[in-house]
Amino acid sequence: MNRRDALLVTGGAGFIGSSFIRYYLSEHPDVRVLNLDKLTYAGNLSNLADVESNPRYRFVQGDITDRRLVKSLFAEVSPPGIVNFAAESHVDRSILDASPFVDTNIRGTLVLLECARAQWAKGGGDHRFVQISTDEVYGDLAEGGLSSEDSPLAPSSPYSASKASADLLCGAFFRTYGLPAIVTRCTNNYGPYQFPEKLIPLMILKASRGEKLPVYGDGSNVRDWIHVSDHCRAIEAVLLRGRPGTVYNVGAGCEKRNIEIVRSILSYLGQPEELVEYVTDRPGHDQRYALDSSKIREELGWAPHVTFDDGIRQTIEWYIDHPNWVKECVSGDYREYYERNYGERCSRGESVD
Ligand code: NAD
Ligand code: TDX
Repeated sequence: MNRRDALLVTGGAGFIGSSFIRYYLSEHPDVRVLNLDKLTYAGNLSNLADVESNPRYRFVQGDITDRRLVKSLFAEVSPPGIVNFAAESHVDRSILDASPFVDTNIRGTLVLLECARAQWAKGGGDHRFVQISTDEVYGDLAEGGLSSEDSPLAPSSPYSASKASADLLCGAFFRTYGLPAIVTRCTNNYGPYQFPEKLIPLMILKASRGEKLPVYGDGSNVRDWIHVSDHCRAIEAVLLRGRPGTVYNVGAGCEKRNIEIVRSILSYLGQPEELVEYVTDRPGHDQRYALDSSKIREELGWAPHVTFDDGIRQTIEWYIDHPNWVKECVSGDYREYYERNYGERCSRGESVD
């Protein structure tokens, strides 16, 4: 893809999308970025405050399921590249209500694919549709193994089922219509601007206030962690040099048990381990994810740069230094969701230790 072109980014006001837009604008001084985001509870324009006055950046508030809007943006901008971050992204919310996950993650991706196909059929060169997916589509793994791009899809939650469906649509559009779609499947991201419903920011905020830290089950579940900046560099590599019709796993090979993460946050903040509260497990909770990401390393020369020790320290410091950003998030819809999720979890939760 020609880097001097326009890029349509969807879901760019969320955690990873905003990090990607900041990075991409700074690395590619000729690219224009159009960010289409619905601004759900997880979208926040202050994530992009430092680029809002950049003349190469434009924001449109809207829904990727709104076919008329997406079609008109394609006609107006004719972007040769799309990176689709827009999604409902939280597993626990998908367990409470799967419908928005099906609407945005499946139907929204379909609308983007169809509009890209219609626009790109008019000609105009080298196109790329990058679908940002997740390691969760492979389901959980026994100790020792790694999921490769060829591993079977076995999603466990409504969230991961909706992401796997979108991946399959991308593959079908490539095979059937030749649409140059590429899917990336990344491990758990952490870093600044992550909405504080996810493990790391939630635990940082609770630990910093001396509140109980709700660890699901016995805390032995394993996630493979990557700093968001490394994920953004991987997406850039795939957008510019990836092979259409293929999948790239993205991981830093950094497996940790949840309880290890929680303990490292408590230790950094000088808080006692007694703040850990083991609560009722997530239904269908995947035990372990871990990726083989040799394909992107060998084919595209990508490698992670941030070590977990550096990344987690910087992330803890960022949350402590940004109380106003946190205050904006932790209100309204979040409070309602939080009370519903943890109210149920903690009232059912017998201690498991
Ligand atoms: P996020 O929840 O922080 O952000 C999602 C963004 O999408 C928000 O800005 C929201 O307003 C927007 N959005 C939601 N529905 C929309 C719609 N219908 N139309 C337009 N915009 C909409 O999510 P995130 O953590 O930044 O994840 C981004 C993508 O990366 C998702 O597709 C997710 O599945 C994937 N992913 C996330 C992780 C992770 O660890 N966070 C790991 C691998 C893959
Ligand atoms: O309060 C909590 N207590 C707890 O023990 C929360 C919020 C989570 N957990 C556990 C559940 C998981 O094993 O921590 C682990 C991580 O949980 P989340 O932060 O909710 O992430 P996860 O379910 O692994 O999914 C994340 O990574 C893959 C993102 O939310 C997805 O969008 C991404 O695809």
